[in-house]
Amino acid sequence: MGIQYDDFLDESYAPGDADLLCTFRLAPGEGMSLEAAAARVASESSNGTWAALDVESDISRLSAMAYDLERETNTVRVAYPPELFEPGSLPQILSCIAGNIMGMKAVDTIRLVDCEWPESVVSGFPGPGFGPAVKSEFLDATDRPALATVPKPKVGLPTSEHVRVAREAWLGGVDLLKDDENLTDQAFNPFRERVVDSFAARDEVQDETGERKDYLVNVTAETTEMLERVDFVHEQGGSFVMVDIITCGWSALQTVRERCEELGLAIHAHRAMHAAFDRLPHHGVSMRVLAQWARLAGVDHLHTGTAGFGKLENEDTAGINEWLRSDLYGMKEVLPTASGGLHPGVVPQVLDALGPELIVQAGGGIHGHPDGTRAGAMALRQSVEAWQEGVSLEEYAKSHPELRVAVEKWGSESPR
Ligand code: RUB
Ligand code: CA
Repeated sequence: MGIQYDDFLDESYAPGDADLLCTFRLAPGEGMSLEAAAARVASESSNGTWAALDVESDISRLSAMAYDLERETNTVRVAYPPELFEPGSLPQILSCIAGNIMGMKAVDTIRLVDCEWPESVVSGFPGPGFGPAVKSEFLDATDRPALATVPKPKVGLPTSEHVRVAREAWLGGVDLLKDDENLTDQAFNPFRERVVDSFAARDEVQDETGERKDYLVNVTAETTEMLERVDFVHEQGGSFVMVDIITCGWSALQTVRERCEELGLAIHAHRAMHAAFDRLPHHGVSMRVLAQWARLAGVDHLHTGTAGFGKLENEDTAGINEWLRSDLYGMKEVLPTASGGLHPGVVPQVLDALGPELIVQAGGGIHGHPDGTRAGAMALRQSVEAWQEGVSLEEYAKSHPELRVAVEKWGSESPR
């Protein structure tokens, strides 16, 4: 049979229930119509090439089809038959739907905006092992957001100082200590020493407070080393590992997910470098789609931004969080993490925008408190309590001095 570009565009095509549907926004290359560009997207991301081909067998059932063109917005929908995909392989799927097409001359820019996942593809993936259930299974945060903190400065603290800050934060009311994305195993704060000493302090604080505490340990590394670190966290009594999912890569994440299944650990996904894919609005892969891949791969928590109330640019945090909690053929939900420039004065605005089913993470907004880390952690917890009780921060601060000091220092402004 002959295959050429025209075969990949059919505006009357009705996609099947089992098709993976991808929405792209694109700017056609010079001299290229939207139709011609759309056909090339479907072709290059499935089984076509630039030259017309003669193939003996009929492989048309493996072709993607561009079927829905919105000319005002240059939006194109493409349907992919599920047989095109290897079950359970994110790298293989990504090499189709976000592969060569990102760099082809037929488009000046192209953005993968959204995907609709059929059961046939979803069922190949494990999804989260726990999701929001971590708040009751591993922590005592059932009816409120879980609170996390990164010791700051993000790298440079010696282990003893890191652990001292951790202890203070836990004592002040934070549930989760968290490593920062670029703290792994450096000479100033070696991985194993940090993990051993932090969990020793954790055990003491749990006894003292009667509240369960845990640690999102950054195991990010080359894959085999990462698995050893996962095992070590488990041996030391941790329930969570943190992975920089974008810099590690999707196949490494899938490998870690398997090990975490065996060990009963939850995965906290940090998204450092996501903005290389999603920051330019006309090109790359949206954060919404990155979040979908993360859920399929099986992260339990994912950073999705602060709905604009923090220090970083955010794409549609509320919409992404809603997707992470939406029904996906029974796959567990992901617990979103709001982080990046948060402090007690902005927390009520974040919770108004996103609701309480969250991890709220503050680094500078705790350790920068004028009275130190413990007071900073208390102020963060008080800010959440005020929101839960429907009381303004100003009102609540009258009887909560740590909150008062924080609000006097930072007001309710988003930092930059
Ligand atoms: C938090 C921090 C995190 C960012 C990542 O520190 O630096 O790495 O939240 O961003 P602080 P995102 O609380 O002092 O700002 O969560 O948007 O991926
Ligand atoms: Ca950070």
